[in-house]
Amino acid sequence: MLLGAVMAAAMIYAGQATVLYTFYPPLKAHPVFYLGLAIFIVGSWVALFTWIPVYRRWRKNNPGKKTPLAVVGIFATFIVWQIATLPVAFEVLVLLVPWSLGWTPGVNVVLSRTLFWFFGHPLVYFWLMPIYVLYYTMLPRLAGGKLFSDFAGRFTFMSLILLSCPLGLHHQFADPGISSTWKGIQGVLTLIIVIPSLLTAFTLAASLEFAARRRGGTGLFAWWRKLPYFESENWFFPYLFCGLVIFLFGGITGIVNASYNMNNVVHNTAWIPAHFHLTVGGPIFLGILGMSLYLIAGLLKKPVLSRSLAVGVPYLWMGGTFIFSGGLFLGGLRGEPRRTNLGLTYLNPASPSYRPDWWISTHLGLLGGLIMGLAILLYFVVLIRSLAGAKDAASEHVPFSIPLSETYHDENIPAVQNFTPWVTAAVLLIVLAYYSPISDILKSKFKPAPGYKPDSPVAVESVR
Ligand code: HAS
Repeated sequence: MLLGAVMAAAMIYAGQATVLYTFYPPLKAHPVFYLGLAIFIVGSWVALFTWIPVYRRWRKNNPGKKTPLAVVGIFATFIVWQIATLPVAFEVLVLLVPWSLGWTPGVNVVLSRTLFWFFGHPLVYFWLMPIYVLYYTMLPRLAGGKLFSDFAGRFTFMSLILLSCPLGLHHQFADPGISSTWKGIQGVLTLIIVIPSLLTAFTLAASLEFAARRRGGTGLFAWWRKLPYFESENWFFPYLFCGLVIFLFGGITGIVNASYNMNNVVHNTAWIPAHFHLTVGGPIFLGILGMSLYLIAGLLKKPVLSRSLAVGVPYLWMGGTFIFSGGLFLGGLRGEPRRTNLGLTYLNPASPSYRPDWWISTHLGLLGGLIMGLAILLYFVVLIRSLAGAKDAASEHVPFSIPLSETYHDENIPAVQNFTPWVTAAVLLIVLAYYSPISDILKSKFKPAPGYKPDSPVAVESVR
């Protein structure tokens, strides 16, 4: 994976791979970039296969025991990754590498995009699922309570295996060459995958309520006041809690994106980066920040210093993301495009394309971005101060541990305790959802596209 990442990054820094993170053809990169991607993907497959024998051994030595929820979550994550990376590996190795080497005259753009998004949507759950592991297994304990339902966690992870892949077409509602029926079907599947996240929302809210009532909370809603929002000893809680609050809005806007007709309004506008700063930039990012600090300090046996600052970081980040995304949502609804150099054109009074009505939205984005930048800076202050601090003598001989939650309802439901039926159903659903769209694309008479560089409208080579 390191070798692949170095190869791909070297080409990006050399200006030979300016193809966006989606590496969409007909934008064309240097072959080393694509080879690096392929090596990176293949390298990532090793992890799962090294864990399987360990898992099997554990099962053999612990007959009849339920697999720990965190292990279920991480296995589910890597099963999704394993399935999702097959089409993108095919795209890279069979379509893009030969094209970039000049062995094929052009590339089928729609096929490439479809294979990319077959991978690209499950990718977002690959980011989300480890954070769900933190939410299900650690957040209730950090709040002072228990996980409301063990079943909800297992069902969420299993249903994400089932549903993560067969919905990539919701990124291609505007693409030609794919029938609107299949776009519609995958749109509905996207709305169905919202269910495990809603289940997560209600389960975590119930877990937080249980914790808050244990801490003396009362009333229908007044118990929210009793959660440990600002306790410096419990600095990790706000990283997970703020992530949840942000994700509420990331999820709602995802539902807007997935609604076929509303997608026409927001597609390729600033609305989309606003959405993903409330998903990948919210729960995922804060979960990674919080857990990294917890792991680094814990494993090195150093106490986290400047804890009040550590508590402030996620709130500052949350404020920043809301302002940033609020601005971009506003701009997106007014047609402000994404992936565009706004400064030279639309925000430049000297330009004929000047759009004064995008001034407020873009500047709100700027303000939010600056606040987010400040939050990161403060995070590094905490991290570096903690790393530079002395070891905690008291914990020197205590093994490092993770604050794992007990469960309130520990249901024993066999249907969510075996991966095989879920993986089998996932494969069947993928075949069902993708067979027709891909065979339609293969039957279509798309002219193979030559390569382009982003700075010129003229193809770098012509189709033979
Ligand atoms: Fe998305 C585009 C639809 C989730 C990331 N998404 C993107 C892109 C990224 C991304 C990076 O259907 C841009 C790709 C590109 O470059 O073109 N997305 C969805 C839907 C969901 C969703 C339906 N997205 C994510 C996650 C991401 C992510 C997760 C990263 C990790 N997204 C789309 C669509 C597009 C898209 C279209 C294409 C748009 C286009 O036209 O290009 C769902 O999975 C969301 C479900 C989530 C919920 C929220 C549950 C709430 C929870 C919090 C509970 C809070 C509590 C605390 C308990 C329903 C769990 C409350 C306390 C208080 C005090 C309030």
